[in-house]
Amino acid sequence: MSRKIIHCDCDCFYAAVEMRDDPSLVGRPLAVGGKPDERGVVATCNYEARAFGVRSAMSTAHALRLCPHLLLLPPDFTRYRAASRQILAIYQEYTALVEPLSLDEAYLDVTAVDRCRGSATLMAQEIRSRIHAEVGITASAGIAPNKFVAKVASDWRKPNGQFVVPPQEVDRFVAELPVKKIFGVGKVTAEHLLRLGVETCGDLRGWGLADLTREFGSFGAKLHRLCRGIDDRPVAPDRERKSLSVETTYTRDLPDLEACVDALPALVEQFSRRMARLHDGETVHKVFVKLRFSDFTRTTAECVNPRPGPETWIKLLTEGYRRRALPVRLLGVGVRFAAATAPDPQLSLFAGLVPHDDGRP
Ligand code: DCP
Ligand code: MG
Repeated sequence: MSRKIIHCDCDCFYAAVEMRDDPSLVGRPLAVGGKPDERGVVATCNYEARAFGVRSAMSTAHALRLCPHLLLLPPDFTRYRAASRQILAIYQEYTALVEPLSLDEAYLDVTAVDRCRGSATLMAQEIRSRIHAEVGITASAGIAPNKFVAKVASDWRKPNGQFVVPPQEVDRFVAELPVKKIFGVGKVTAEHLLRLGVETCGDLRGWGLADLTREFGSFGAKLHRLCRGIDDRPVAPDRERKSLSVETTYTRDLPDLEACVDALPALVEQFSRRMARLHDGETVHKVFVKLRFSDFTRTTAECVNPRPGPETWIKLLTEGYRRRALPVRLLGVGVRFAAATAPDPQLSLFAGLVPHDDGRP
């Protein structure tokens, strides 16, 4: 039987919270991000700023060149987290099967829900109206039989819209999609596919499983299924985040250790931004650096360190590099979190004495 999955994604989330809290900002181009003189980047911007070409992850300096009267605000995660929790509580009134992906994005499996006469389309409509009424921002949604298609569909009618892909239309919908829409297909894989003459998921269907496995290793089997709109991943509620990392595949292999060390700061900076955005109070336990060499072998060097500094990353990189000492096609940096342990019963003795609040709403 086919499932009913909703992917909900708030519109220009950080900027929307800022406009809600200061209505004088509405209608003016606005970005949330770091300062231009501190090599800051845009975390997000409202749709007025997007009209000037401003985008997430762009340097703030560049954004200001595109839009000189752009208003720039520093991020305030306390208010973003509060809005995110409120939205999550709305989702949870519909189903326990809610899987948050970030502060502003979640999958809901509503297959067995009988609200709204069992219509996922109406549920998405109602959820979006409630987010607007109760949280004061707008969200868009995609409704489909699986996660992959629901996520793509939630972008289709942004902002403040929704798009349904019923089971019988999945095949046609996915055939038209550029391969870049497949999760895991980054710039390098997309270029690799383009060299093979593949631009859309439909083009990819001409390739057999054996050929895709030869070209892309174990990822080939995933491509073979996803390009046909097949995605059986379940919606996994309260999936505990075990690690957080970023990685880059380089267009040209980094020839030696020195080149890798040079590439490291940009990666660590990208990691720090991701950490600021997604980290929700878990305790960092280990740090790791991951390498994939030109012969596709991979290795990970890691150590226990709750507060990694630049020297830690370089030490791990050097250690990992020396294991093979070949040109490097991919570098990754990240942390693993300590496993959440049951609260110490001793502490409950003091429960009335310490504030529950840990600074977050
Ligand atoms: N974000 C960030 N850096 C990025 C991308 C996003 O800090 N490179 C933050 C800011 C966003 C939030 O995460 O508000 C949610 O990311 P989305 O990709 O969903 O972007 P928005 O919600 O801002 O816009 P959209 O309307 O396109 O969903
Ligand atoms: Mg969003």
